[in-house]
Amino acid sequence: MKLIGSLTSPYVRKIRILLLEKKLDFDFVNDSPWEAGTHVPDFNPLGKVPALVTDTGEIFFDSPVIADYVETLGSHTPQLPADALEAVRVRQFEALADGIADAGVAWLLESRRAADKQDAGTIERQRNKVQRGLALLEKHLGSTEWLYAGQFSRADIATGCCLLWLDFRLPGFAWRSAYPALSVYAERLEKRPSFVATVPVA
Ligand SMILES: N[C@@H](CCC(=O)N[C@@H](CS)C(=O)NCC(=O)O)C(=O)O
Repeated sequence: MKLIGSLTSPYVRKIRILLLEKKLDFDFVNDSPWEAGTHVPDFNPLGKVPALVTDTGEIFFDSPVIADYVETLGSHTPQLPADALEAVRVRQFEALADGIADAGVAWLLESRRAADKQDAGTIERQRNKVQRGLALLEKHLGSTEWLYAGQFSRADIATGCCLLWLDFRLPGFAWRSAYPALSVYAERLEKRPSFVATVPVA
């Protein structure tokens, strides 16, 4: 199978880590949808990464859908509980982490506009989403090791990718001091071989 994505996207990183954790082979095609000449729209009409092409040529996009597809592949270490309701709970964490990243991306894009074109209200609105999301994750994590049921899962992969993307793209946003449990958790996650192997490259 072939994963199309950039080396900086938190959503692409989530899928790369998922595949590495499951020890599944894949080819990585480095293609940024922001670059002229990108082929991403040939795989995803929405022009977003990640997109995944299966061995039979089927295409999946939107990282939660790709992650669900990956979960169907054989008996590799599951990253989603078998029980349907428990799986929904893990996906809820994934939606929260992905949503924080969405708000972070909107914040970043607004802050990259020329100073006289930036809208302070937009930046504040997106930052509030990030902060509320992180506060909820911090509350859920508490003093536990992993977000759901004491076991490493897709919830942790998505959250780790989101937190470490904030470090990478919004370094001035000092989230670590405001959310100490998440900070310790992120330090633990970034030592995992799958995270080490996928550190964002600008
Ligand atoms: N919900 C999507 C979000 C994907 C997404 O926004 N990817 C960004 C890269 S970080 C992208 O491709 N942006 C290009 C664009 O918005 O045109 C997912 O989880 O796959």
